[in-house]
Amino acid sequence: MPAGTDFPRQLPMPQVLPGLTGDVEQALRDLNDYGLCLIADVLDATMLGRARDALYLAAAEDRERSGEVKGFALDSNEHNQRVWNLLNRDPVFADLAEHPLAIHLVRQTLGWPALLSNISGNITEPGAERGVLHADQIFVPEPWPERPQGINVAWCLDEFTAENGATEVVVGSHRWHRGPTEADVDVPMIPVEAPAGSVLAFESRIWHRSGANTSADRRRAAVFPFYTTTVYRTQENWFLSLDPAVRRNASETLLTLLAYRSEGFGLVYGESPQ
Ligand SMILES: O=C(O)CCC(=O)C(=O)O
Repeated sequence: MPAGTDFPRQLPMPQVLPGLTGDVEQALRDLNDYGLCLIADVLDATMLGRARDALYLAAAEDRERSGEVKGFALDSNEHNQRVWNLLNRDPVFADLAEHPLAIHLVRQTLGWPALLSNISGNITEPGAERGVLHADQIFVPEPWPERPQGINVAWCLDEFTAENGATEVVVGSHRWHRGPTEADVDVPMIPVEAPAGSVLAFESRIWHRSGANTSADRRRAAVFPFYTTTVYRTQENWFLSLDPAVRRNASETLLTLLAYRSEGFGLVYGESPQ
């Protein structure tokens, strides 16, 4: 049994968050040591405004169309709204998915090529309940490999606070090499507070959930692009759900992330699709 799996007797490390940093090398060290990192001031005010407006607009359109707030199995309650397949909603989300910082973190953590498994927005509104405790690589059979199989590079579009539903994590849980079970529901978790415009990246073994929004009037919007190594199917079926116009305008990097360019698997007559 790997060291640290004897919870609840022992947490993997003190529950202290890594500091906000502007140093990418420090962020990579934090990812390794804590399982997550926080990078400050990645989005300038213009880009932050564009992404935030686009996400709230898409959420309002979905709500209008369906007449309800739709969550997801992991955060399904009437004050929590997921917006799926953001690539189809506004070009700004492709800019986030292939942001040079995100791609650098993906390359250093997973190697290249890698896949974009999905890119969703998650909005917690006042009254939103806590999400379900999980790790993002629950699709990987246990015991988990030594290296993470995915990474979530989340964009904080509003400030993340303990009151408005900041993502809660178990720092160091990547060292347990397994996903949480029902016996783990009481594991101590800490909210990741961060200013709007920051990146919260966490590798796919980290136990986490969305926090409860106990604020009177503060929504919390974030975009969660989740990347994996190329051996896994993507959560979003890009071949069925990607708007052809997005594909036509996509960069080579984005086409690679969506498996429209390929090595080894997903070939057409032995060659990468063109
Ligand atoms: O909304 C959050 O804070 C967490 C989202 C999450 O758990 C996920 O996308 O895997």
